[in-house]
Formats: sequence, C-alpha cells, structure tokens
Amino acid sequence: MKGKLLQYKKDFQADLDKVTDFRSLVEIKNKYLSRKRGLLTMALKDVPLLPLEERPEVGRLANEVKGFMEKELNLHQRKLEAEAEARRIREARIDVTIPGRLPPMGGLHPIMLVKEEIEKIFLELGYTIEDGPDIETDYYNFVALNFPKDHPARDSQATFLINDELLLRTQTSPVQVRVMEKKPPPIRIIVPGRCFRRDWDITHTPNFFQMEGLVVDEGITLGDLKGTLEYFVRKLFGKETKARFRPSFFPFTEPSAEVDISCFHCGGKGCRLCKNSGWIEILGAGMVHPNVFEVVGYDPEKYSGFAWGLGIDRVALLLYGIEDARLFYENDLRFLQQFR
Ligand code: 2U9
Repeated sequence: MKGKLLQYKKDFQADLDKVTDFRSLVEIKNKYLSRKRGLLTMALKDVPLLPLEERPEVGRLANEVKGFMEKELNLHQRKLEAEAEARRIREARIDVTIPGRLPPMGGLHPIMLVKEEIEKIFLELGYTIEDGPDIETDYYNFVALNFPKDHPARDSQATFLINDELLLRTQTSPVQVRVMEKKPPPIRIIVPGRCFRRDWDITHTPNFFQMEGLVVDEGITLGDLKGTLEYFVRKLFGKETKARFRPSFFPFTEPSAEVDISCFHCGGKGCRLCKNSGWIEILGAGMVHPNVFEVVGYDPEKYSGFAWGLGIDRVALLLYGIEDARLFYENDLRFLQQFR
C-alpha cells in the first residue's frame, strides 16, 4: 500500500510535468482525486481495511500525498492562468508601426475639376460667381434673351418643357438676366451651372454643364472681349495657345463670334483631336444685344458689355482626351477614379 501511494505520487508528478493546458489539468485532477474513481480517493477508501497497526502510517502518507497533489494542481493552474493572460496581452498589443488602412476617399468629378479650374482663372481677375434655378420660366430662358417666338431652340424637340410657362433651362444665361435686374453696372460675373437639352449622342448628353461670363460697364468694347478670352485660353490650355474669332450669330449678342483655339495637342499642325484643321472650337461670345439691356432696364446708349459661353463637358472631353461625353454620367467608378 505504501509503495502504491508513492508510485501514484511519482506518476502524478510525471503527468503534471506534461500538462500545458487547462483541459489536461482537469483530466489529471480527475484521474487522481475524482470523488468516485480517483486513484488516490480509492486508495484512501481502502485504508480502514488494513491491519490496525499499519493504518496510522499509511493514512498519514495518503493524506500527505493528497495534500501534495492538491497544492501542485493549484500551483499549476495559476501558472497556466498567468501564461494565458500574458498571451492575451501579447496578442492584443497594438503595433503602431503597421500602416493604417485608408478609408475609401471620394474625389471630384472631372467636370467639377474643370469647372473649378475655370472659376479660379476668373476669380483671380475679380469676377464673382453667380447661380440661379435649374427650372426657369420661358421669359428668362428665351424672351429676355431676345429669342424670337419661332426660334428653333424653343422647339419642344430640343427643350424639356414642364408646362406652358416652365422648363429646364437650356443655358445658364437666364442667371445673368436675373443679376442685371437686381443690380446696376458694373457687372463682372461668371455663371457655371447645369443645363438641359434633349440630346443623346457621343458629344451630347441631356444634362450638361455650361460656364458663361458677362461684363457690363461704360465703354466695354470688342477689344475687351478679345483680350479677356485670349488671356483665358492661354491660362487654361497653355501659354502658346492662340484664339481665332469667326463671325457667328446668337439672338442675345451682336456682333457674335465663335472662338477657336489653336490645337493644344499638335500645336496647330493638324492631328486627330483637331480633325487636321489645327483649330478647335471652344467658345461662343459677343457684345450683349441692346434689346437684352432694354429688358433689364439698362440704358444701351450708356452701357455696353460682352458675354461668352462654353460647354464645360466639352472642355473636359478635350483636356482629358475622352472620346464619349456619355461616360461622364454613367457613374462608373473605373472611369471616375482616373481623375484624382
Ligand atoms: C446674357 C447676354 C448674353 C452668353 C453667350 C454663347 C455666346 C455661346 C454656347 C457655348 C457652347 C452654349 O454650351 S454651349 O452650347 N454659348 O455660344 N453664350 S454668348 O451670352 C449672354 C448670356 C447672358 C444676358
């Protein structure tokens, strides 16, 4: 019996040395100390069956071994707990040297990038930015701008009509009329904004953006218009860029011109971008028609002014070398992400 107890003690020690987790610790505890089947528990139960003279000594030894086991199990349990805690702290540690994960960042739409570039050029010259409603009256969109009743632009084919009186504006020009109604000259403004026409092909979308400019004061001449636009195109397309003015017609300006720039791609030699002409049409412009001044209550004998307009979408197509204007409105991130 004594030999058996000492053997248990030895075996227990050997078992314990191999323990690395809580589960095997519990298994060992059960193996030796389980209330029902523990090896030591059973040995203790046998003590009363021994010859009387052996009982005290064996009993003492059995209790001593039991106490030893309980103490060792406790110590081992605490050791495992400390290790687990150390591991938890080690694994939860924040490594500040790992690069952070960037949140997905939006960017400006290419049309807005071009819009801001143009705005910057004119803001530096002292112009202010004006805007107005997308939904306009027939009066501000056409009548005040000297469009005759039968002008093709007023055709419902080209225009989104809401009712007899209201429509989606086809240009940003109504804003200039509203501004002039509100304040007297001098006027020096640019008007960027969303416009609508019933078009859908490789160079036209029903929704597009325009930028227009208006300067009104005493003594404004065609020379001021030319100088301003020549400065503008050099700023936007590069300092070698030349401007060419061709006579044209708009109801709201007289005289009117279409403005071409020398091709910024080939320098005027002729290439695919300028269709071998060396020139690219970019702007419409002119001196504000006296009828428009009458309508807003300016004296056309005292004041004169120039105005110009361009399609921001078209400029963005040219500057970024994009083939199809419809790409601007498809919200395809693979396209949009290229304009950071
Ligand atoms: C007022 C008086 C005159 C604005 C002007 C143009 C010429 C022009 C087109 C360019 C391409 C429109 O987007 S586009 O199709 N615009 O050619 N716009 S002069 O003249 C004005 C505006 C307001 C009161």
